[in-house]
Amino acid sequence: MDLFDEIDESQSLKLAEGSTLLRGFALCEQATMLKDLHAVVTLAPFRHMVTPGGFTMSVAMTNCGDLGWVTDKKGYRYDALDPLTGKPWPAMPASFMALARAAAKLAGYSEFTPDACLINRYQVGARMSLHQDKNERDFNQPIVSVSLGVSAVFQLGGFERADKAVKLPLYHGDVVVWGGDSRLRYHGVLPLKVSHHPAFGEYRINLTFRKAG
Ligand code: MD3
Ligand code: FE
Repeated sequence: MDLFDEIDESQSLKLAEGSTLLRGFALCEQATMLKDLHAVVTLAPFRHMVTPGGFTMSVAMTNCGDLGWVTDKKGYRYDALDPLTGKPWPAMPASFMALARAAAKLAGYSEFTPDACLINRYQVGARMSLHQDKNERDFNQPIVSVSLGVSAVFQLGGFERADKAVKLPLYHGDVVVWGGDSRLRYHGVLPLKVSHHPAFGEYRINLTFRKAG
């Protein structure tokens, strides 16, 4: 029954125990973030990674920060080097770090210092099936997610894959802080619908900030 309970402001919503939705929190920094995103993807281009089961992901990904999330036939893991270039991932832009820390602080995590930012790019039809994020070392650390561009329907499930999932639309500029008891919930994104955003075109970009190492 706590879904959509108000915390303090109309823009800050408690989604579940430990999780806070900050509607539009990234809007004021969007121009800087778009510029910084361009610089990151110039050094580390988006690519479609392959799961350990041999499936190519519909979401294109890249990373910035000290560590990057990668998958290939050998498994899921964090790595300091981009397998495409053999070089370290691009540094996390100051604008990204500042936004992630400010959002985490508002949600009650005053010490959050992410070392990884996974950048997901969805085009029409791209989806992410229900999964848990379990490759990070410390599940007491939250994950901060930032949605930009075309909106999507996010699914928040329970602690077992078969648990019923709640649908939640995420719009350009929305930030969600996932921590506490919610950190190991199953979650996913429904296939992206055809749409257009003035700054991001046909794409949805999602940044997830993690303390991975
Ligand atoms: C809920 N990305 O990259 S971010 C992922 O929109 C991922 O691209 C989705 O799931 C996306 O792993 C969702 C929101 C998110 C991230 C981590 C969570 C929701 C979460 C961890 C626990 C519960
Ligand atoms: Fe996830």
